[in-house]
Amino acid sequence: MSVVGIDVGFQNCYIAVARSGGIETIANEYSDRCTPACISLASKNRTIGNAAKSQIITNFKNTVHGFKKFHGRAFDDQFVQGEKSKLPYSLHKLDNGSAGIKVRYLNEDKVFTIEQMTAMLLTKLKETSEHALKKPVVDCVISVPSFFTDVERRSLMDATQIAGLNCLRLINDTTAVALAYGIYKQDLPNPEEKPRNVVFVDIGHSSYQVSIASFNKGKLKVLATAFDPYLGGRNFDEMLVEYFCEDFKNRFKLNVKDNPRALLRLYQECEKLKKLMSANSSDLPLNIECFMNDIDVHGKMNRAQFEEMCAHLLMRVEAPLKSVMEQSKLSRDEIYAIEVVGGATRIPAIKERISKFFGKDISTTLNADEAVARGCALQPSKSESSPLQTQFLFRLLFGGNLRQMKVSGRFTIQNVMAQPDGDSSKVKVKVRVNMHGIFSVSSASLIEKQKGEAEDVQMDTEPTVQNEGRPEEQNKMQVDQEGQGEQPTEEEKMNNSGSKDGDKQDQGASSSKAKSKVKSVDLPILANTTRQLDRDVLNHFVEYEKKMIIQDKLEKERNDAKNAVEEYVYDLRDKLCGIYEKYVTEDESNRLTIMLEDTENWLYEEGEDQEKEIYQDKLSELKKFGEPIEERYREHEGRPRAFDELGKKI
Ligand code: ATP
Ligand code: K
Ligand code: MG
Repeated sequence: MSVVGIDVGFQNCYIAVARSGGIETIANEYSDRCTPACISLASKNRTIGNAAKSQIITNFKNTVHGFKKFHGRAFDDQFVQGEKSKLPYSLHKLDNGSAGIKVRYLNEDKVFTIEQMTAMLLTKLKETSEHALKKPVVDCVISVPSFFTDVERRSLMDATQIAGLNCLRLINDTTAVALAYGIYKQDLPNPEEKPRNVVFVDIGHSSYQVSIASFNKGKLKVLATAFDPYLGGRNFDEMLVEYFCEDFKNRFKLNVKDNPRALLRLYQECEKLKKLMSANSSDLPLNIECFMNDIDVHGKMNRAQFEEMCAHLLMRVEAPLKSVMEQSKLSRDEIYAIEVVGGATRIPAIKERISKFFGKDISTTLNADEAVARGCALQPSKSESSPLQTQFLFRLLFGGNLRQMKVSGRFTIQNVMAQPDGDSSKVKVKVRVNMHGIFSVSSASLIEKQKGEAEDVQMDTEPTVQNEGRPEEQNKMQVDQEGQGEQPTEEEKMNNSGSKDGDKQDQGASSSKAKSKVKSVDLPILANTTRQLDRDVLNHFVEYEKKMIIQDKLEKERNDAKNAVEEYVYDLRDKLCGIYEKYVTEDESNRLTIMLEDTENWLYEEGEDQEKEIYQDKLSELKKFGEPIEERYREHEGRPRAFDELGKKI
């Protein structure tokens, strides 16, 4: 079975697959390789992707986009609250405290979790893949922003399950890009040579990520990762929107922000303008007809002006670059290339900043939109391996940088007690990060001092969490890690062995250094379940997603049946005064024309919204009259040619 690589972007999603010795990006039913991260809910079905994007303005309250960063976040989270006021749809606080999305679906008010929303998107991407590959798709590798915390990663994993996918691995965006880069490079240094260091920059719609990776033949090591999770193309759109809101207020006396539809239109036009400015430095127009209160608006902007108003955003380009350089301890001349991907890196001023920082031209070897998905598709599957995959099987290892990983889960270590002498106790906690970058506490033990011993327990350098148990807190202690920092170092090994046993790396340290003077007692751990879906809920969502898929399918069939009637009416009407004219009597033609007209009217009135079977019956009824004419036509048209053929033979 094929493994598809999926880039679930904040704005744009891509799917890629390794096949026939190469990597292919899969196009959807619109022959578009990009599927917008957009879902529109309606009274009879949902539409996802391109079709949903075209509903953003017409069905704005129920068309959901820009929700990727709500994964694993509480409704009360500052970021969620900040976004809430800007969204055209409603957010809703769920019982478990997380943010849900409230829409009208099947004529009912309905709240979906973020996991369900992403699952809908994944369902669409799964269907697109299955259509292209002509077989079921279950296994996938999905990219996540490197700054996603373990709770956010778990939430995304839940979404894949709801969509009926089996996520083999979550992989950081920039790691995927590095893989996509390394796989085709034939000239990488040999293993014993000095590695080639490459900087990867990905600036998308919502975020900015950088990493430095070093390459040798068959080996890739991520040396450093940094990010600005809140800088992306959309910040630049926002600046333009702000500017034109002000401009239109002054010149047209319009309060755009009071009108969600107008505001959404302005966003779309500003994004277009932003893209145009990447290619043109002259004055460019922004025109919107019937914008608000029947007023046509127009404005203009040029690149220099745009760069000036975005100066504070452009200033933020440098910090993550500086950070990765510091972490890696490399000098600028040790950097072989700077590869940029992500739509927002097309902004000339951004490219300039990056290039200036490194004192060197930037490279665009990779497909800026597809590199992430293509990197994901390189994850080899167990059951099938293309020549490309067997050449570069790899494993992911997490290095020792865990200390600084951002972990926002809550793990409760129970039964922590003070020492018999009233002194504080030491607790040793083993943590583990799996191949998805998901964090968990695998064991905890209480270090009991043996009688008369005052010696301190030596702690290892690994992420051991030390806590004091006070008598009043007996039996319950919380280890609440909340730290912002870099991600664990990832090491990709591309080698010829199929071994995957490096997947799970225990980061824990046993207390081997503690001498026999202490005794260690295992403690029960209560794992974090906040904002993580429990089994029953998850199963319910899996079933509900299946139901919605069936509902969409039925609705599509119903619509197709209706369209078939409409098409037949137009087609037959055309032919009646065209190619069929010679084969119908005037009387017959008149009768049929009236019938077609009646059907057309019916389609707009009573027949607007009927069951599939009704449309099918209607079509058969029309065909009863149409088909005999068609037959007569075929017979006559076919005959001369048949005679000709015969004539040739004779
Ligand atoms: P994220 O990585 O944050 O999840 P994403 O992967 O969906 O988001 P991309 O598809 O990489 O984002 O980039 C989309 C952004 O790039 C949008 O803001 C879009 O307007 C911007 N963009 C695309 N083309 C251009 C261009 N020619 N000039 C300027 N900006 C562009
Ligand atoms: K993308
Ligand atoms: Mg992206």
